[in-house]
Amino acid sequence: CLPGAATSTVPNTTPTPTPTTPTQTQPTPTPTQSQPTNPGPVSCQPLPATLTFKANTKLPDPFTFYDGRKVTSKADWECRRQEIFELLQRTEFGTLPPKPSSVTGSLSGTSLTVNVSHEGKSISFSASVNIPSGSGNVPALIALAGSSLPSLSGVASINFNNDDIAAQANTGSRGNGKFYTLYGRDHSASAMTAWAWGVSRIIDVLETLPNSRIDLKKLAVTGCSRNGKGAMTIGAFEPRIALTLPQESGSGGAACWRLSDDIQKSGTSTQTASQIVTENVWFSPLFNQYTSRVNDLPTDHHLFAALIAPRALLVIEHSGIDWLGPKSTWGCMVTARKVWEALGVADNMGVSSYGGHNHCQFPSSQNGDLNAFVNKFLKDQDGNTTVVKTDNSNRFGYQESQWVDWTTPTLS
Ligand code: MCU
Repeated sequence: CLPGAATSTVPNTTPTPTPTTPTQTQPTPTPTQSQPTNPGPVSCQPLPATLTFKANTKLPDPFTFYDGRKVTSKADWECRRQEIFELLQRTEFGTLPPKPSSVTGSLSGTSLTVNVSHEGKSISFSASVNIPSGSGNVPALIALAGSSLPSLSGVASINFNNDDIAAQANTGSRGNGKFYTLYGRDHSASAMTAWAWGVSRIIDVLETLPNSRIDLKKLAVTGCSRNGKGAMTIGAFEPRIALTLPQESGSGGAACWRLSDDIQKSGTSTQTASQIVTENVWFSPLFNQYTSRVNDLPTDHHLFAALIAPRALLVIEHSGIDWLGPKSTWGCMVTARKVWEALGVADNMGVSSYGGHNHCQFPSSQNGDLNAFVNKFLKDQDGNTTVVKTDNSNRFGYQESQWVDWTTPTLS
């Protein structure tokens, strides 16, 4: 498609009304839920109930609102962030429910129990917590199905069994898992959205346990591969996460749909939107209508990652596994970084893409980048987090002019 060549009209298929009816449940979290660290302006222009998308072969401009207004200030970015969050829920991820009426729990030994009730239904799940011995508060790394990073000294670990909340065996997993016990099998939330909801409930419970020794201002999240896609979703959807460390998330995570389609078209087999929805339930059924026409999407994954800004993100990718789309993850993430740049905090976001190792076997070549981010954002120590690095000598041949037709402002 040529830019502007086609339009499509999209009803708001989320089961909740538009933000013009404040007495009813909102499709997206309220501003205080989505940005407790940056309250921003009190009101943002809501998206219309029915959206019209214009095809765009480039990566959509982070700094232009849906209605054409420009983002010129940090306060504008907070509104644009909320808008992108809603666009992503309506097209790819399904609705992230707000905090339910009852969330309780306890920590007994290494077992954290979370009990949640919603409209007469209840679930319980647990996470295993390991806190380094000693006294005083410590940062914590939440890991989806265990961490594939080197162990981080002085950092507690919280192991989240994400498959228990939303299963991800194959496309038959749709609606399976405790999230769907609570909200119904037909809920629009994808597995990844459900995992983000689950981690938010773990943090809700930790907030009720001031003596746990976990510093809630110093939470990180990680996961590799499919769970790296999940880690990125959690960082994007839950602002109480200070540092997001997705590892080799590839397509559906750090890759952009448009770039991955382009790689596939040029003859290299890679994971695309059309393929990913035939493999698993990481995305909402709402996404199916777009996978063969990703140029119609008003977003791409540079904007998904940018939901994390200005918080810290280190994208750990593999430069040599075609299926992950290394050129796509590179181009997509260096484009995402422009949002941090606009906010004056470019060094809060890093991209590190190295090969020469098996999938999810963290190589020592990325140790320095990881330690810099962990030291700076979890331990308040010095760290050189200017990280835009790869071992690919021509940076994958990525040409920015092919993908970016907008400029990066300095937001006041
Ligand atoms: C990179 O993550 C996925 C990938 O998207 C899938 O196509 C493949 O089947 O599995 C990868 C993975 O999770 O490997 C552990």
